Amino acid sequence: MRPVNGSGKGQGMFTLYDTSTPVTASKIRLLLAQLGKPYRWVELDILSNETRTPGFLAKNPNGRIPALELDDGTVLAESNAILWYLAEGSPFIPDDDCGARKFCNGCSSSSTATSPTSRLLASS
Ligand SMILES: N[C@@H](CCC(=O)N[C@@H](CS)C(=O)NCC(=O)O)C(=O)O
Repeated sequence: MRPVNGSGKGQGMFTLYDTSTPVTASKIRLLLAQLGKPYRWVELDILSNETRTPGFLAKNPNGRIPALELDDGTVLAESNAILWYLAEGSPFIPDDDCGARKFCNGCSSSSTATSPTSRLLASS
């Protein structure tokens, strides 16, 4: 994988709240790696309701993962919103209408490794 350093949104350290089962957040982890963005990984066990603790609900009121915490404490929820935030300003969202729509389309399709966005990220 060839990181695209210095592009995409956000500076500093991110914290990704996620589960060990690589489902919804797999594209986020792939994009963070491609962008060369450092991040902490906090594993939450959804079967033990670790996403429903007062501490996590204070960060993300919808009580779901993935969630991405920026180093100013802002917490972004919803995998598509997180992907868009990270990719904005990087080559992963080409600077034309079709590029943006393709990225959007890939975000919304299956979260598995075979989705268009995952293939796009993996092939660069
Ligand atoms: N639309 C959300 C779905 C998030 C979602 O359903 N996350 C699940 C794990 S994959 C979850 O946190 N479940 C725990 C719960 O609802 O308490 C996204 O794409 O981020």
